[in-house]
Amino acid sequence: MAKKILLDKINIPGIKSYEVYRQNGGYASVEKAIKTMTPDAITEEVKASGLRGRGGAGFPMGLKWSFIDKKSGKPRHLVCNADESEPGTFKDRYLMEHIPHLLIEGMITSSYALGANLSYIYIRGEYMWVYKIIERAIKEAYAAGWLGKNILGSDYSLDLHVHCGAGAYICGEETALIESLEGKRGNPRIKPPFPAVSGLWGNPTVVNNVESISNVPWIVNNSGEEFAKIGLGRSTGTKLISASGHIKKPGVYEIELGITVDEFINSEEYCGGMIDDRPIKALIPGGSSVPILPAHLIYKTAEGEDRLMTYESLSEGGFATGSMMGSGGFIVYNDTACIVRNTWNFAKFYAHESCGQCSPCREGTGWMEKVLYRIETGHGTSEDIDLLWDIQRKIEGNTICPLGDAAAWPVAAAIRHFREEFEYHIQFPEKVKNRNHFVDEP
Ligand code: L3W
Ligand code: SF4
Repeated sequence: MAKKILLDKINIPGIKSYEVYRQNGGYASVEKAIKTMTPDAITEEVKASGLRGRGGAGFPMGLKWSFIDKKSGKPRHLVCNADESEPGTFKDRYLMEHIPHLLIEGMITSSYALGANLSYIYIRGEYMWVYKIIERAIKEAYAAGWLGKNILGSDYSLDLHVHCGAGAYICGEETALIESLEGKRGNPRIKPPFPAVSGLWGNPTVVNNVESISNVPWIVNNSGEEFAKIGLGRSTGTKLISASGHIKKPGVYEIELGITVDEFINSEEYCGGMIDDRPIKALIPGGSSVPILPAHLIYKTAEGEDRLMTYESLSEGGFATGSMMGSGGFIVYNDTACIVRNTWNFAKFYAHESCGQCSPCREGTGWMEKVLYRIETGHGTSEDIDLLWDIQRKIEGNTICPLGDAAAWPVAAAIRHFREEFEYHIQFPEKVKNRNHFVDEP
């Protein structure tokens, strides 16, 4: 049985409640941290763990913590990014829904390490029922003395609030999230300055994902060194994968980093293989923003090595023949999937979610959506594929925030690996014209 860090207690009846969580060792990391460790010692453990941010970028968490400006004398904040909105990603919801006190415990231990006395959990608006679960867990933690003034009789105090977003994907981008938390429209800021220097209300702020913060109790209890023994190479620890698509057992799985993609998709322990045993056609391993992989690059890299569930192996070959771990939103497609329709569907999403601040993203995402719709419905022309390629190239790297890249990469990868499908739509329009598209014309 694979090692579990986050989901090891998930099946204990009543683990959602404070009492059961506490009876099963919950909040031990807060006790250990506040009574026996300095804040810097905790940061050192997180650094030693090698834990990389689980929201999508994979940035080393301990390094991010070490950037926080402690000299300015300004208040510091920890903000948890629970605005999980990446299509194909639903693992943070699972954690918060089933074991909410793990996140609260991680928030307290991490806030103590950062010297933050006021911290926030920013949760997406569509997760209203999860918001209520978290709100209740925070109340329970206050009542039990884990939050508030002088925690465990120490001179450390922490207030924690949960804040609900209003349904914009862009608020998952850390600076847009901060703007939104300040009560403004969620427009991303230009970086630098990074939030670690100037974040919430201009104060040093660390923004970390739910899954990242939920790993901290284990690291404090067991040491960074022990954490680093799990996983493979620079991909340490476990990772939650949200698995969906044409697989027999969709769901949220905790894997030890380093298993093969083949094992993840085809073993009984995880996805259980392809529905009806149809052939696999494509895989998006890290949420809708990362490049799609064609069948011959899923189980093996271009070099013929086994493709592994690690940050390194999933991106092996760069964008020419690889993809990214991203948020762990694993979308599997069989041979019945239409890549053009899928690409158009994603393009529609990004065009809708663009905040509109920069013209390459604002204009480019809408333009790509229109061209893709044209091709998908049998009205494409032979120039449209090159036009699409050109538009995505002009977006990538030319925008304030990663949403522009996130819109460009899936289009580029779909053309790179499935060009013949685009050409088919253009050459045989009568075969695609009368399909039911379920949606309005843009
Ligand atoms: C201080 C420096 N801090 C970097 C910090 C920075 C941030 C983190 C990573 O986008 C990606 C995006 C999505 N001093 C620093 C520094 N930092 N240099 O490190 O920064 P960055 O810019 O690499 O990424 P990001 O802006 O956080 C995240 C991709 O993830 N994605 C995920 C989407 C996931 C969801 C979801 O629902 N969970 O939306 C999928 O691929 O496209 O590229 O904290 O401040 N010198
Ligand atoms: Fe807004 Fe798009 Fe520019 Fe990001 S890239 S700031 S979403 S317009």
